[in-house]
Amino acid sequence: MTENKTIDPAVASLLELSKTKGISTAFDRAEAMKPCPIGAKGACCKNCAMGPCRLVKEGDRGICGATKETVAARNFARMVAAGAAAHSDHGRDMALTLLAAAEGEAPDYKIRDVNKLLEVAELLEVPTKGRETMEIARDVAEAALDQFGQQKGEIIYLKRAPKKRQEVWRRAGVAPRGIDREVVEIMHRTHVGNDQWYESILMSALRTALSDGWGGSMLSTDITDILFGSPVPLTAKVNMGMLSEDEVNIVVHGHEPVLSEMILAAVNDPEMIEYAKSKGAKGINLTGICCTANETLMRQGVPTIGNFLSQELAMVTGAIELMIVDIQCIMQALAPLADKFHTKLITTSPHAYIEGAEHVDFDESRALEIAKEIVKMGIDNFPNRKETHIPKEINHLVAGFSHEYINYALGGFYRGSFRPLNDAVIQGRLRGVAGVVGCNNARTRHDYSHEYITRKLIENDVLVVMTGCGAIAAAKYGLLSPEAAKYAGPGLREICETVGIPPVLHVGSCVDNARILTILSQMATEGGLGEDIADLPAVGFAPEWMSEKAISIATYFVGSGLYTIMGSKSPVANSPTVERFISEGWEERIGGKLEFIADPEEAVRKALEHIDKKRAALGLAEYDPTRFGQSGDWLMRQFIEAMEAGKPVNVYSAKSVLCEGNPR
Ligand code: BF8
Repeated sequence: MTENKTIDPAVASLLELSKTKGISTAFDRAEAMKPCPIGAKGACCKNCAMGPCRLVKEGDRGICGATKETVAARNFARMVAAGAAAHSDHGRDMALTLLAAAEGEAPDYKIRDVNKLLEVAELLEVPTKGRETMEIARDVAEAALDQFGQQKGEIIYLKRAPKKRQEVWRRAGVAPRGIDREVVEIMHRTHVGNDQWYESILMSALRTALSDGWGGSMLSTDITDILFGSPVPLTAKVNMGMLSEDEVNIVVHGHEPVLSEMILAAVNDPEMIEYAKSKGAKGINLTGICCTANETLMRQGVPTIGNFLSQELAMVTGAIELMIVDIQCIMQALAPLADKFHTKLITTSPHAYIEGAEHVDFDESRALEIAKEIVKMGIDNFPNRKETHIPKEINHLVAGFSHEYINYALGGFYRGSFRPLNDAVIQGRLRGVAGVVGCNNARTRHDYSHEYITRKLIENDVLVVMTGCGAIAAAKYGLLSPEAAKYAGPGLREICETVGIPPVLHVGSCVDNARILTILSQMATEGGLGEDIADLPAVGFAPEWMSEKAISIATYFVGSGLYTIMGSKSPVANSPTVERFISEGWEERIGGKLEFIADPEEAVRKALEHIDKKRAALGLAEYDPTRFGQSGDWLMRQFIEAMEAGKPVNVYSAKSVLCEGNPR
């Protein structure tokens, strides 16, 4: 019955194997442990020691008098705060690494994208003229760090948003002042006896989420690009088949490229490779899981072996010598599981220790040296490898679509702009755009909703951008390859063929959802599609979400003006009033709305309705799937085939085919 749990054949086969070995994974634990029905819908308040209070009946109040609305809103706001804190602390670490590199304290890190540094310097109002790169880098890092501790005013990146959006934020009182300040304020606001009006709690949650999207996450993405290079498209491979039978398998898992980039450098060191050979291996094979995999995939094409729910199963292959983790989305179950195999589990971050794992403190001043020490531990472990079960599944993809590259792809260096994208939407060749992001959730069928929603959207001529575990899911089913254009609607297919892009663009890790904000912002300011992100025929999805980070992302998507649909269950279902407020109430005040829709079919239907509504509001032509698709490569293929077959090629007969429609 593993097919009910996942659509990934590699994961299914490893689940079968786990069963025969008596190993329990998150899939089994989710089956054995039913979710607490009170906590699941936001009905439980444990913010003080008089509780926990369960507000289950109509009119129930907590010991302090808190209503269902207040409790549901508080719980939701705290999820936003935790998610924003996680992303933003990651962003802070990136800024600290940039500072250390600029001050010569982290000599293994370089500035790989000077143009991006200059662009970010301008945004952060750091002078650049006549200054050394490292001087600018130091000031950029300090200006970025100031954004975390800023107490008054507005975080500086808000100016990247369309003017109209900035005005909406100011009018609604949700323009974030400082990144840390907003997170702290939610924790204060939701303390017992403090803010007791669900509306003000939830507006405050919006402000905190915006400090993540347009603050911590956006800074993180920009600084990562500065240090490790802005992504450009590259080909890569995905799924468990990328584990090697005869090389040392080292897996990076977590989120911060500061670690994984050094591990990548270490595994490519000729001395390390020789050392691996001396232990009987043919070499060293580096692969990744979760978002750190996305980081190295986007920039260097390092293979990804799976997303969040694959982490335990990767170990079950018995082929991993060393799994090295840093922060976020790392299951505690990995430590006891590693004990059952020869795998070494290494933690590296001062933010994330796991009992039972070996901890190696990752000190940036000796980054490469430490990375080599860790890799050596993996190599030394190779002779301990026993029986392996590596599934054969491998899929191809193209990753690496930064917003800078999308700009370039659409117009070249000479006239790079979002104009062609906007024109495609205006003409109806593209019905709209969507961001499909987020996790896996052991309570829903692994990868199913990601695959279904993404496929349906492109079928309907909606260009999709993806990040995080969602992007890994789509890659596993071939949706991130240019060949996937054949699944796209006629208009989108034409664009893919003309520009040479897949219909689904991988724009990075979860933190890189900020890239989606920048893309939408550029579309809204390019002209022809209104003046605000809320005017665009665009939607956001997190179909299999599970983390607090996903809640923060969805909330900043909404705060930026997007209709956002989350799958799975609503964490505020205990209060229909709160459910209505985050949908209709937020839409009225801020232009975006949040809904929880578990059924992917319904989610797609509502998203397309929304896109069509936005098109109509912009006065654009009604979407017509039969209008386009008569140009593109099929015509050229027809000519080539005809010539190869020695048939006469008649341009007029081709034209008559054109008039009758695309014969594909
Ligand atoms: O940050 S998508 S399961 S790995 S939280 Fe985690 Fe969710 Fe995956 Fe990346 Ni994002």
